[in-house]
Amino acid sequence: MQYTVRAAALATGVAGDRLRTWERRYGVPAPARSGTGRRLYDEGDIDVIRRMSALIDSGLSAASAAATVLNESTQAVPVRSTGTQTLDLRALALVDRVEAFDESSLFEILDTAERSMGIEAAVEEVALPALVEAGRRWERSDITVAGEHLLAEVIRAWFVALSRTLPAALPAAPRVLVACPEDERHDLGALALALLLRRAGLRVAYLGADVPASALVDATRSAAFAALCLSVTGVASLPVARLSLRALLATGGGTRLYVGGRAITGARDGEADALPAVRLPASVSDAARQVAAQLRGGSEGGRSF
Ligand code: B12
Repeated sequence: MQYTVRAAALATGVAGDRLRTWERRYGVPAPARSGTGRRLYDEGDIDVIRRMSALIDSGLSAASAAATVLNESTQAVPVRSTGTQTLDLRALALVDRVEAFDESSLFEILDTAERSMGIEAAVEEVALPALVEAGRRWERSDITVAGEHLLAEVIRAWFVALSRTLPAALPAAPRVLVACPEDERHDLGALALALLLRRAGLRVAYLGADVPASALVDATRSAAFAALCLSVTGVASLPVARLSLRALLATGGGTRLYVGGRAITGARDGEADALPAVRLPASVSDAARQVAAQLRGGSEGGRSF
């Protein structure tokens, strides 16, 4: 059964204005929308509203009640459809809450997700999809540039903070360089991969966005990197990525070359051809597993130079 705001208010005893405020501030509940944009609550949303209401009655602040409900919803109602895609509720909550400009509540959602789902799932199902959803909303002018930037910076800070909680890699672990080619400023997918490679026990050096080919060559010459993962998001970065990989190949070292990111996995036929590197899958955790297994096993995974 589906409920309009009015019907949901009648069913739960929580006023419609309050439901909209909770949704705007905390992303709880996060009802589906009709084709004309009207909120449509389902039975799961009604349960969530009743639970929020009970927690507030028991003395919790609305923010704590929302965090509790989001945490509990890990098992109960993990995904919500947003038209073309299903999104984890916590990913939606991140984007819904971003324009309250309250960093601590955003970190709280991410931390709660990590505690309940583990690092890989929190990265892959919550943090990265939230960025994609923010981009979608930005295109529809449903989110401000400030909101989108805040989300990107919170997620960056969270990835970095999580990296620091991991045990140090063993000195003998294979070393991996992660970078984006020159002029590629989208680096959060690369940073996520760096985090998961560290978690897989590899020794990672993260160079971030916009790294010239000559700098990649210098870095691989000066240290014994077993692999380089180049991350390419914008299709416009593909020619530069190709030149960088060829420059690395021409130096004849022993570093395996991998390439991944939206421009690689979403490329139309032919667009990402002639890249002298192994293509990584779209999933950052699958990609991290693949690189770690190939470096540990010594199998012919990445192209060597
Ligand atoms: C945030 C953002 C920015 C920020 C980047 C902040 C940062 N430090 O990363 C800023 C404001 C700098 C920016 C700038 C631009 N952006 Co921008 N941006 C985005 C946005 C909203 C989110 C990007 C993001 O981090 N997504 C999360 C990632 C990780 O998701 P994903 O890319 O889908 O990747 C998936 C997988 O491929 C995998 N993955 C990602 N990276 C990697 C890497 C490896 C190695 C592996 C294995 C896997 C992997 O993880 C994801 C989940 O599966 C996207 C919208 C979107 N839909 O993503 C546009 C988007 C990427 N941007 C776009 C564009 C066009 C630009 C600009 C050219 C805009 C402009 N006119 O100035 C500039 C380019 C600047 C440059 N020279 O690079 C386009 C790219 C289109 C295209 N096909 O090339 C997008 C798709 C928006 C759009 N729909 O048009 N952008």
